[in-house]
Amino acid sequence: IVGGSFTAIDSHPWVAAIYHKGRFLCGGSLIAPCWVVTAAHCFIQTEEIKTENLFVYLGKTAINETDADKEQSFFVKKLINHQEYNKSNYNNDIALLMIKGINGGCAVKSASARTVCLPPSHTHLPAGFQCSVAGFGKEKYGAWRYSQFLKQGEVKLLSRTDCKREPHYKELFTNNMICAASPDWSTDACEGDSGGPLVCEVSGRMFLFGVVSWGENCAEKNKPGVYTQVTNYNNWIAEKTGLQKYTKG
Ligand code: 4AZ
Repeated sequence: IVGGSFTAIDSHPWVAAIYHKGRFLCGGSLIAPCWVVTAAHCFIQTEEIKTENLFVYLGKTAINETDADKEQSFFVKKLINHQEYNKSNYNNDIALLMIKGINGGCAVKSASARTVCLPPSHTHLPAGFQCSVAGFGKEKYGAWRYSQFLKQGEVKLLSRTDCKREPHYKELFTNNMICAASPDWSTDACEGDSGGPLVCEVSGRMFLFGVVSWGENCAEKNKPGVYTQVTNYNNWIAEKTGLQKYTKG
């Protein structure tokens, strides 16, 4: 995260940290005790990513430290990349990880680990709505390292027409994306935040509206952060996980 502020995992307890061969790879969000939502582009790289080399942590505040009291660690039992993920334009940049605890079982609810709600599929938030993005990604575009500690930043949603038009992303912006930025362009997701949550508070509850996906540079004027629009994938998530879809009440 560029700009924003350091934060405790207890304030973003759905944040998952995904590691590949012992190196931090991407963020994610816990949506059910056994399921993490993340970005497909994290797993579709030059090097083939095998599920046996992936580990997921909940309750983590620092990337290179272990807080055994707070942390829960998991294997990845199943990696499901969206079948229509398009690596040339990042369309359908969403993936699911089925996690399994080192001692069996899934995530156990605590002050530092809990699920985030999925918004109902029809939900539409107005332009200017303030949301929060969190992650361990770089604090500056081009930095050598990721952030050692979890950060969060406040960003506002742009309208779809704004995301699509000059000086923004034009045809690069698809109907499966949302874009958000801070009004002064000081706060944004950056490399390493990918897969992590964009959450928005509606009626006193936090909902996962976006998955960090891409953007031109970080915190650059007229270049908002682009997120996978989670509300387009309720059916896909329900189908792949077998979880009950959101129902009113
Ligand atoms: C990345 O490389 C990345 N400013 C993620 C988000 C943004 C830029 C780059 C958005 O993973």
